[in-house]
Amino acid sequence: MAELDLRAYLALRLPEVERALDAALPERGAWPEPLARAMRHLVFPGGKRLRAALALASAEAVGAEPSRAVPMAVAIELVHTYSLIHDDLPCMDDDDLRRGRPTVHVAHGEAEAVLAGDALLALAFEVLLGTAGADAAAVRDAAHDLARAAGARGLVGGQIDDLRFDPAGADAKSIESVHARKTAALFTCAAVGGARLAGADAAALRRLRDFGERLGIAFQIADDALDADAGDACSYLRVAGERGARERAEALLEEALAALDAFGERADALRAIARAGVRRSE
Ligand code: GRG
Repeated sequence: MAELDLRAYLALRLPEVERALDAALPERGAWPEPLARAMRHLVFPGGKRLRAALALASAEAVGAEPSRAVPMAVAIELVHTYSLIHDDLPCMDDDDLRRGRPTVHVAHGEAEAVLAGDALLALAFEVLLGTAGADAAAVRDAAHDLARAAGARGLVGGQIDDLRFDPAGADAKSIESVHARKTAALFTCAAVGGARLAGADAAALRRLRDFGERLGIAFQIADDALDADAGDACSYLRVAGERGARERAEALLEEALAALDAFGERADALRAIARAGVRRSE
């Protein structure tokens, strides 16, 4: 069977997310100008929008219009962007460049970057909780999932364990535990949340959770392999080398894809996104 043309799929689906992101963000003059500019800096142009695409494709996998997942797609990109802004700060990774452009604190100042991140995180929940036309319990559950994924049990907890990671005690399990929280929690939230807004049943949500958890870890291990020279303490390369990391990422990708079997062809976009995310070359 021919594989879905991912480039065409994203070109068709993502413009709706870009428009919704633009509408959610402050216009010139509407909010304090320095904050509005700092908030927009990293959202436009964005990155691969992988998490947004997962949310839309999950709605499709459960037989719904991808548009129903747009609030989830927007919310997840806003949380992802906040995390990148804060990760780049001098007190964390201290990076000057992100996506080939000056980071937010370099372009707009450190206080503005902290506050822009805070405001993007809050805006994510404003957008998600404002979802129109979806079941109220589904919206609440999606917001609850996002809060957990973004907080101490997810992104923030994974980030501090990464920052304080002791390479002397590193093994595959401890590294995957950090990856599961720092990276896979948001992937899972995107996949499950998109389907929640689309009215998916419990069995479908379970399959998407399995898919997201494995895909997110595979994505981060593939990222470790791409960043082979970085020498990060919490990199899978420390315990398995580059080849071992690529093999582990492939094995997890296969497990993620197996979790989609019951969806049949409707999950082809999810499959294509997963393969492209794990097998990317940059
Ligand atoms: C500061 C709360 C807080 C969290 C930081 C996101 C993060 C945690 C750190 C960024 C550095 C990093 C290696 C994160 C792991 C997740 C990851 C690979 C992010 C980059 O995701 P892509 O490739 O980025 O999807 P684009 O630019 O395409 O959006």
